[in-house]
Amino acid sequence: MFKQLTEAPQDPILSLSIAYRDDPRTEKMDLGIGVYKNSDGVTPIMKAVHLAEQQILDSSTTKSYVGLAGNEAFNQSMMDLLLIGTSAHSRAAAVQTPGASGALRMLADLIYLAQPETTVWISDPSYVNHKPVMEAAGLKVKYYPYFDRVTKQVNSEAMLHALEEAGPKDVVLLHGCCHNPTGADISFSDWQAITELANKNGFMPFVDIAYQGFGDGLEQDAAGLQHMADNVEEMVIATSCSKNFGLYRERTGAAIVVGDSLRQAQKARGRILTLARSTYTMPPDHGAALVATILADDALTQSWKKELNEMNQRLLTLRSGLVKAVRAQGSDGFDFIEHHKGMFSVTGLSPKQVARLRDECGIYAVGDGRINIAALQEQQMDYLAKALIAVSN
Ligand code: PLP
Ligand code: TYF
Repeated sequence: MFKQLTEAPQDPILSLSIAYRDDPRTEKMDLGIGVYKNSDGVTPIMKAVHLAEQQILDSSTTKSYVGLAGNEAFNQSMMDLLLIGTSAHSRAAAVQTPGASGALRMLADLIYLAQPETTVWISDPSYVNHKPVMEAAGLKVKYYPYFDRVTKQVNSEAMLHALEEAGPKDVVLLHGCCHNPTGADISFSDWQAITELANKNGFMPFVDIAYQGFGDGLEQDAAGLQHMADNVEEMVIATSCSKNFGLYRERTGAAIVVGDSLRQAQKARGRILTLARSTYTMPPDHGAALVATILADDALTQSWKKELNEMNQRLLTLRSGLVKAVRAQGSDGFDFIEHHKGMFSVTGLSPKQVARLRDECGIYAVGDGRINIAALQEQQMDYLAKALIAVSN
């Protein structure tokens, strides 16, 4: 049977980590995969996570199954983090999933179940897995214009103009904050305009928020999503604890459904549970148990928020440091990096220039020109600045 298979294409991001690992050069830099690294080049276990881990180790008595929806305290916490204070909070339901990746697929399956002829509109460009996951669920995918390659910011006019075309058979997928890959976020007035369009033309918003706390802060990063949730009848949200709790490998996330009533949201949740049963059945427990433990404890919550804020501040310093280093080489061509949000910036480098960065300088960026600012080391800043200028010329 397997002889009929053709070779699988490589993941464009995960494959970079392997190539980087096998590169013998000492001055090499891995700016590919989206993980945060501290000034020692380590992706740390957060202090609150460490303490919660100890508590769980001391108090747990069983490894028996939890259930299809996972940890219900965790599910409630995810809804609180994103929706507290909005009218949507009392008409929302959540399911723990294996990362936001699991949530994306479960929500796509839910949409297909409810309305198989749906088209999902995704930003051009978007997270590498958005299109494959939506298509694997049977949904059609269409792109809306998003990134202006000259200004390196969002082209709001073109985006809103395109989204005028989306109607009741459509879903519009938005990044909650810290757009992956570009780093260019929509403004609050864009959120308002898309909310109005959703209400006028009948499409459902689907928000993927994987970096809450890495832009303007935990609350501010959810402001656009909250405005939308307050004002639309229905929306779905995929959320992740990979970055803001540093739980990457624990596969911790949630699928949230907002309905026009709690009854509708719970009905949709019931359907997600059935879909989960026929996919992976139950999510892994550990990451969600850690998050639930942290968010149930004031001291651990404060410690987590403080450390998340420090990580975010470091990221801002790295952005300004890189711009400064490039400017010291006599170029203002990368000033836009300081205006981007989150871990990533699309630099505008072509695939050929990205290949030169790798071959000539040992710097690994994604083929679309994305670099992960959160993986930069202070002592490498000048080297990177010189390399960016060298391959741009
Ligand atoms: N959505 C976006 C926009 C992402 O960048 C990522 C990856 O980090 C994910 C979803 C998947 O995250 P997770 O690790 O929670 O599955
Ligand atoms: O964009 C990133 O780097 C992260 C991690 O198939 C990631 O979202 C990369 C590739 C992939 C899944 C996650």
